[in-house]
Amino acid sequence: MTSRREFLTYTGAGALAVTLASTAHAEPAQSAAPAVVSKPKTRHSYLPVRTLNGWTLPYKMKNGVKEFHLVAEEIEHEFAPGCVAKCWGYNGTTPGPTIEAVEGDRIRILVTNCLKEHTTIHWHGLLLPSGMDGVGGLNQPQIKPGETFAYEFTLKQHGSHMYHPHADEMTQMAVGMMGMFIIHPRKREPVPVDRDYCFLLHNWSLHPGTYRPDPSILQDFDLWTMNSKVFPEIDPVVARTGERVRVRMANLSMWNHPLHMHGVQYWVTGSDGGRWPQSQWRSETTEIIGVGQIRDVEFIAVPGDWAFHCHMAHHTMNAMGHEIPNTLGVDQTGIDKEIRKMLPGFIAMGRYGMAEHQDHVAMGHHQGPPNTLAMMTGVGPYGNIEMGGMFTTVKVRDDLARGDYSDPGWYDAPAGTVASRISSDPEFGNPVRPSNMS
Ligand SMILES: [Cu+2]
Repeated sequence: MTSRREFLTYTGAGALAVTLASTAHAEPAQSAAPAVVSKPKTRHSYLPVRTLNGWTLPYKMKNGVKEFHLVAEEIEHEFAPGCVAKCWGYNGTTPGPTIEAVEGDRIRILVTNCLKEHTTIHWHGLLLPSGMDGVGGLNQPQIKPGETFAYEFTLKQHGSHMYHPHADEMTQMAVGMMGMFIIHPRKREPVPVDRDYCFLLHNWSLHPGTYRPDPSILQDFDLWTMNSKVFPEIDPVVARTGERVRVRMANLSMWNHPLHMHGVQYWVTGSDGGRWPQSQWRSETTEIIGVGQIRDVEFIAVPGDWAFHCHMAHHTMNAMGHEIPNTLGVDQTGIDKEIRKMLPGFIAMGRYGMAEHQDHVAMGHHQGPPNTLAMMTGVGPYGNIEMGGMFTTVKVRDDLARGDYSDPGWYDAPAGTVASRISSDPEFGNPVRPSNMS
């Protein structure tokens, strides 16, 4: 595989290749993405989980059974303004709504198939009768287009879980069919949390200039998402100073993701196996969420704006061209003139690094193919953040009201606590190098 760092969509050859490749596949967006649905206002015996950029599915009580209704269907999904795709999801969104229930509950989930091919749902990590496990052909007949199936079982565990199709699985997951299934413990947790977040990690092959995710790509993905959004559209994790915060991180992508949180050491406290005994909690700042895995982490909120992201550096970027020559250190004088004959407005970039890309995009250069996000984006209080993909922030404030999840804006750092310039002279000081050590 060619390293994504070795090609540059925004360098001459990259932009040209991407533009040419895009013309064959381009398909225009037809309408806006589905509206964000707000969380239902219901009183619970548990602290409801907060699905970043998402929502929780309401249920109806029917003779002591909690009944949920999922609809598998094609949807328009916006990854961020400027990039809409024809995806498949549940009840109008990808990921589908989070299902929340309590250990011991009897639940029924109706699944209506509004796709043009059959589907099923597998309840990933749940302990249930074999016939409810959702593997089409193995545990049940496929749910044909137009049909509704009922799954019914009793929840025998607690923890962070997922749901996804187990029919034409590669395709259906690649285009967005997934959701989270949170089971709260029946008894109050001995160490309660004040805020409880969840998200699903995913990858997409939405090739530049195209409109439908490509299910057949194995490694070179274009978009890396938390709950099907890319930075800066991913909601921040918001907390009040001193609160105990849990984040449940699930992975239905085709890569492993080391999720790194700045500013704290978190404890890894749980998984599909429920909240682990305290003796098993580990202190970390980066935890790998393997494909098909879930990890819960908990931390005590520290004031500030803290980056929270996958540590695979190309997973915090948006679409890039592939197999482009490395232009680092290359004097491209004259090249841009030649390429401009074929691609008007082209500007050679990448000789001294790639950061200039975001400035060029902001100035209106190199807009790229239609329906394609810039590789790096986001502007903070001190300038360009130069990120995309699986990147968000943890925003902690002293004066945030309990239960307030709104974005508090940028952190107002106390005087004297921000790194600052003390010289503009490259010869400044007397730094030690192996060559001048005595
Ligand atoms: Cu990653």
